[in-house]
Amino acid sequence: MLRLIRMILAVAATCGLMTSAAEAAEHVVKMVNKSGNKFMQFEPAFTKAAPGDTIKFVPTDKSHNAESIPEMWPEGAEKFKGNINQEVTLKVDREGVYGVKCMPHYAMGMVALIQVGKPANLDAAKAFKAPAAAGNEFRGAVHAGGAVSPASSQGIPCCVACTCT
Ligand SMILES: [Cu+2]
Repeated sequence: MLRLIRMILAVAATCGLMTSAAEAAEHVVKMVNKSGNKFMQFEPAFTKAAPGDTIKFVPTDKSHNAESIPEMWPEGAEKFKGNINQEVTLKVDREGVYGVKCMPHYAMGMVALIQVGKPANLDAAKAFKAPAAAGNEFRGAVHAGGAVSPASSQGIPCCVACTCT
């Protein structure tokens, strides 16, 4: 009996370790002047994360920042705003899609999208029309799960917040 209890405890301890290792991942998103053939980009433009993870925005190149797009933000989730040239970390506790912009290059399409768990606020995020190139970026950037849309003839994946299929 004692042996069985020891065995259960050992298994429980191992599972506990494995669980804690699997949760709270850190995702790095770089702020760069050029990514592929695009200028002023977050790299990667789309990140899939789990509740409790952190997203670290790294100013690889100068003159960028990372901050919330309030219209594409899960209800109740804390917003953030990094300064220019500043590394900033966002902790994502709530499920949904998080739109992130670089303020100086927002209209040029410097946006990133983070999906945390189920995209609970997807309809609101879709309804929001981001300005100029940022809107195109959200329509043509990335797809939930990274699936490439047939609409993206140039090999550009389709966005989680878009309707192109
Ligand atoms: Cu920028």
